[in-house]
Amino acid sequence: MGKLLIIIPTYNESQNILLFLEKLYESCKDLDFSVLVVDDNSPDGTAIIVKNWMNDHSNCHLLNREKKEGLGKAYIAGFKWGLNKDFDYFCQIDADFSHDPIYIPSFLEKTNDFDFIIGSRYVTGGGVKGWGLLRRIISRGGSLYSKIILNSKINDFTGGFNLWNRNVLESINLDSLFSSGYSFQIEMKYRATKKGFKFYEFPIIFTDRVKGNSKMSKSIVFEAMLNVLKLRFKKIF
Ligand SMILES: Nc1nc2c(ncn2[C@@H]2O[C@H](COP(=O)(O)OP(=O)(O)OP(=O)(O)O)[C@@H](O)[C@H]2O)c(=O)[nH]1
Ligand SMILES: [Mg+2]
Repeated sequence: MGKLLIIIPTYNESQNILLFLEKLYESCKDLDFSVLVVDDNSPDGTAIIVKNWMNDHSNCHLLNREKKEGLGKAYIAGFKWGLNKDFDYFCQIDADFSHDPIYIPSFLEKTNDFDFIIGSRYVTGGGVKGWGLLRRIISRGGSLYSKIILNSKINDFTGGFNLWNRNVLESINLDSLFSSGYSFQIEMKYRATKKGFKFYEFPIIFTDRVKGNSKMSKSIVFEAMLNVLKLRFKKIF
């Protein structure tokens, strides 16, 4: 098994990050892994908590960004940080306990046969806990909309719990990605399949966040809907 970098984007996650790091480290204790927290200068002091953790955990790193620029930009910075080092696998995961890190070792095993692994709510065995009807419709609808417009086999386009082989990230021109917000997840998956990389959708149970605030908004949903059309009809746009 190669070296794994687990990237956690954070914005105002001071109520979650410490407990989440504890859970993550416990879940991955048998793996050769490092962690990179990409924080957009959270006003609630998330980065201070991470720095404290780093005092006792030399495999944890912090990428401190000046201002909030959206999830996509944070991930691109994190991927580049890891590509400059000798990591073989890159795992994306949220800090708010929606993604259970217990799945990470199983994702990693799948890399023997696949180029990237999608933590998927929308395959048999997967699902969502704690969301109301509207949030379910937005998420399920967003994935279905992307699947149809992009003529793809991917069932969970919008999810943010994924694992990439290094060569996939190397072959996607990260600077050319145009999604700064959540549609970044859709764009990455679409571009990777367009390049011919093989994916596996690993069923996950997603749990709604308990603490802290969601950064989801109407404008993020609209940006995502528009960006799917842009991806599909690139030539016209
Ligand atoms: N660095 C950085 N992290 C972000 C930004 N926006 C969101 N995040 C982090 O990305 C992860 C996902 O964001 P959430 O707010 O949980 O979004 P979500 O999961 O779609 O929404 P909820 O289900 O309502 O929580 C969390 O760890 C956030 O702290 C951003 O602009 N910059
Ligand atoms: Mg969340």
